Amino acid sequence: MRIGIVCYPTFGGSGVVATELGKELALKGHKVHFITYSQPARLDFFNENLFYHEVYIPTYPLFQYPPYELALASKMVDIVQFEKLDVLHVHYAIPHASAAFMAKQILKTKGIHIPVITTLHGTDITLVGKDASFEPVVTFSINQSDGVTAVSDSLRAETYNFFQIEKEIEVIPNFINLSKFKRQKKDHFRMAISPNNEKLLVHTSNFRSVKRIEDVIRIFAKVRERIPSKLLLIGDGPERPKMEKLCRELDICSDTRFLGKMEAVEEVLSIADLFLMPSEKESFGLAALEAMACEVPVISSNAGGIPELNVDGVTGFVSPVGAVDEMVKNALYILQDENLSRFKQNAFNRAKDFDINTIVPLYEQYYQRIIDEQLALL
Ligand code: GMT
Repeated sequence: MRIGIVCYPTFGGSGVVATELGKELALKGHKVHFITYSQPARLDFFNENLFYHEVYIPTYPLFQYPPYELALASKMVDIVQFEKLDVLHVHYAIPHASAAFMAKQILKTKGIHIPVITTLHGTDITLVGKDASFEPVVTFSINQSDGVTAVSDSLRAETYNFFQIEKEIEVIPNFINLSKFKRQKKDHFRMAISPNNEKLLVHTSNFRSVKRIEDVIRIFAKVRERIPSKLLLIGDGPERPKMEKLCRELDICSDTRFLGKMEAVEEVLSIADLFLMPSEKESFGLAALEAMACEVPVISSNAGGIPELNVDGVTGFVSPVGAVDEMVKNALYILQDENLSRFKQNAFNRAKDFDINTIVPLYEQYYQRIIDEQLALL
């Protein structure tokens, strides 16, 4: 198959899923063309089946807001036509689904019929997409996609609840490459970070308010009062300065490290004992899946699709959003030596349900189904 993938190239979850999917499809022999405004962060190798097309956005003094969507649609037209793509798969509805709709209409005038599949990832539905500034376009472009997938049952349900959707939405969950995300022996690293065998708590995110990092820090501060422990925070974003200030106020800086954006997250996860994800909204929770693959149990909120991943009382615990005291109690329970290894093993076993080798074939089958349906309509 010749597949076009449109995504955000950043470290965000949708870009990571899109890039890992494209890489795996290329390894399986498909020709994969990434169309993005810069090279995807996780696109760390190239082979004969992988191509990257940068969207160039011309500037002009008149443009206070350069029209990215138009440049993207034009690039899609060019690549679909020249590379004879079989399907266009766009990740995150805004603005990729509407740009794909426009490209599809232009291609139709040239006698080319390109099936478009939109994958909904989370905040494109639960936060940004609901905003009245975008809602009509999001609804329209989802309905105009030939195929639509969502990353959890919860996101599928929320899409139907909030938007007037006439399309069938297929659920294909996030996945994990277990040969990359696995617990590595990192004794020296662990010794350097926790010389007195303190327990290690980890959080990874883009530091946006929806992640409730304040809860992460307050949970840690209370756990630390009871068990010698350290907190490692991976990622960066708008909330970071406030969170650094909070650590100073709580006087926990000596046991807290802000590591910033990292490529080899699995190395830090390999020395972790507990992962914290108290998010306000979370359609799936890819960062928690990465932790679980590295044998790290999860203390999370019950937002969105997280309970579909983190099995309460088995792989960790799930609590209502904002229930900091309950999360502290559950964290202390998991961190007891007699419980920790059981939770670690359960987390790893659950991660195996989302093995890349199981989930990527679901995308391949879905592509074929949508291509066949569209061919039958011609
Ligand atoms: O909003 C974010 O945190 C980033 C966002 C994205 O689309 O880049 O992540 C979403 O997509 C991931 C991959 O499908 C999911 O695992 C995350 O749960 C989801 N984030 C939210 O729903 C907040």
